[in-house]
Amino acid sequence: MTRRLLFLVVLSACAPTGPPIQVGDAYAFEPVLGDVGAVYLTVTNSGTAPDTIVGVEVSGALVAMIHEQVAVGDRVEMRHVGPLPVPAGNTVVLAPGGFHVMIEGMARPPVAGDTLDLTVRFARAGALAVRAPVLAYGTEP
Ligand SMILES: [Cu+2]
Repeated sequence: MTRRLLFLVVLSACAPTGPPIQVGDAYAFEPVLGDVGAVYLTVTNSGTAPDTIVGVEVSGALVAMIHEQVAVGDRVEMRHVGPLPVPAGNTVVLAPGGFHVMIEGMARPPVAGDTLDLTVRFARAGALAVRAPVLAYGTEP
């Protein structure tokens, strides 16, 4: 009896814990200006190896790229970010005021209630799909 219990404990300790890279909490705002919009998401690396976001695709958008919003003096600028590192054991949050996925050239600008399909490409984890509900601008997800 004791032996079987011990075996079960060891088994559960070795149980797979799911993929090391997870993309979640994705959402987008309805574009305020034409067909330019922003998508936000959270990437968690629970593994022991660092990974890197090497690209993002958004269905229906010609261009999707990671931008960073930075304060330059009293102005706010957006800068294109190349590969975005996701260190082992870390969470990288793309949120208003910081990193975001900028999307341009949408055939039809999304409206609140729509859903965008994203593919986030990682150097190690490969392509991960996530869906982003479209919210009215400024709405809390
Ligand atoms: Cu931007």
